Formats: sequence, structure tokens, C-alpha cells
Amino acid sequence: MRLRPSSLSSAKGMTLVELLLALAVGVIVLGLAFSITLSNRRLYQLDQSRTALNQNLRTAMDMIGADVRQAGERMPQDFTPVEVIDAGSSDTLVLRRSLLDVVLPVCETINSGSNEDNINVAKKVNPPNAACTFDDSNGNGRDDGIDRWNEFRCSQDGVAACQGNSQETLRAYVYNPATRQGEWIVYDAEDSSGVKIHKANAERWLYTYRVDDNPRIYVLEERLYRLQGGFLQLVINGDTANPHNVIDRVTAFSVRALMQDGTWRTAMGPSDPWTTIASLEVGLTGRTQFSGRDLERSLTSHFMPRNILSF
Ligand SMILES: [Ca+2]
Ligand SMILES: [Ca+2]
Repeated sequence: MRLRPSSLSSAKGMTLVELLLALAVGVIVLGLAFSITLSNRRLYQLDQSRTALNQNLRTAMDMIGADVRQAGERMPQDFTPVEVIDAGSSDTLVLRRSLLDVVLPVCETINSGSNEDNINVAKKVNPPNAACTFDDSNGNGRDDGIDRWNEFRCSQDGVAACQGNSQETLRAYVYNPATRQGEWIVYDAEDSSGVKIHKANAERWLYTYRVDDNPRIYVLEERLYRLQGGFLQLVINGDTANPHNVIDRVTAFSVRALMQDGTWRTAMGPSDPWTTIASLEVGLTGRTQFSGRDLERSLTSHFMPRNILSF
């Protein structure tokens, strides 16, 4: 049997045109594969950036949520555990809880501008009110309230005994419920009178605390969140000189309160009805750059201040 000439010639090889065509197709296929790989890689990187941004916001949100849930612990009704200072998309959120259930009364008036550093928190004779009586059940010559404060202060270094080191200090908050003014002090010692505690910080008193207004002193933990220079910052116990940067690349931080009657409040001051807060809405927006363009993510969460609900 004879082979047909046509099939013979086609089996000889490709013409130059066919070869060029095949090459061109090959280049196109390779180019396509390469660009798909590149775009996949870009998508992957974009996804990574997005995830990192989300995780960043989520981390901060979890932290705020935990603090909202603890706010109001051991706090009296006339002292707000939640404050929201409204500034559009750069709000400030203040959350407070009491660390010690013993609250000391201020038993002698403190005047603003004075540098009095021994604070009367009990009175052996002529107590001005019921909070200022002198109780000494363990007979050590010191008011029992001060005993408790002393124990708590001395345990701050991890060792119960008082060793006289610099870690055995506390930041305490003096508060006047009548004026709703208060300030932080550093409490580092008790004197031998058995009725006074010592203020270590050198600043003069900012406000006046009249005994008749029933001012008192708390061992508080105050956590303040604010937006500063792209950072969500945490200021602990009024220590504004040493803020902690929680996360970076934050462009908006907004907080508002949903009240039990269904209305919203964008600000919550010391005189506002915090006992009727139903939940707090916290919004965080972050921005990062990806391939020269902005990538933005927003997160909104609602937190129930459960200690507040128990008031
Ligand atoms: Ca005592
Ligand atoms: Ca100690």
C-alpha cells in the first residue's frame, strides 16, 4: 500500500510561519500564566493586608469590650463608671472600676491650691459624719479602713509584707460627689496618727473637698481610650504622660450609648444618667496602604456593661 503524498509532506515538519505562530502562542500562554500568578499573588497580599488590618481592629475591640464588661465594679451610684467625650470620629471613652471595696472618707476639708499631703480619713473625736468614725477592731491604734488600704498598698510588689519599697504605692482617686470633681493622687504611706494617709505627689490640690460634701477616696482602675496621631491609645489611671499605644493606623474611634428607652447618646458626662445605659456601641476604622492605594476597614461592636445593668 502506498502512502498518500499529502500526509507525507505534512509529517516532514512545520513551516516557518507555523513555527512563529506556535512561538507567539507559547509566549502569550506564558505571559498569561505569569500575569495570573502575579495577580494571584497581589490578591493574596491584598488579602493578607486586609486580614492584618481586621485583626488589628479586632484586638483593640476585644480589649475595649473586656474593659466595658468590668466597668462599674464596686462603684457607688453617684460616681460614673462610664464617660464618653464626643468629638465626632475621635471620641474618648473612660471606664472605671473600683479595685478595693473599702472607700476612705475625706474627714477634714481640703482646699484647692493647698499642698496638704496628709489626708484625714478618720476622726477619733467629733467625727463630722458617720463615715468618719474611728474603728479599730484589731487594736493596732490605726483605723481599720486604713489597715485595709495599707495591706492592699503593701501587696502591690507581690509580697504581702510592707517592705518600704517604691512599688508599694497606689494611685488613688479623690472624688467629690457634690461637685463631681475629682483628681488622682499617689498614696504611699500612712502616718503614726492612725487616722491619716499620705499623698506623695507634689502637685497642689486641683479642687476643694468640703467635708460636708462627703468626699471620698477610691482605689480605682481607670482606663481611658482615645485616638491620637493614628494610634488608639490607652491611658491608665490618669497617667497621660505615659499612654500605651494599643494599635496603629486608626482613622476613627467613635463611641455612643444606647439607652434603655431606645435613644442614643453621643456623649456621657459625669452628670448624665449612666445607670440607664443599655449598651455601648464602639466603632473603629483603620486604614493601611496597599500598592499605593488606601485600604480601609471598619468594625462596630456592641458591649453590655453588665455591672452597670445591676445598678
Ligand atoms: Ca486597726
Ligand atoms: Ca510588699
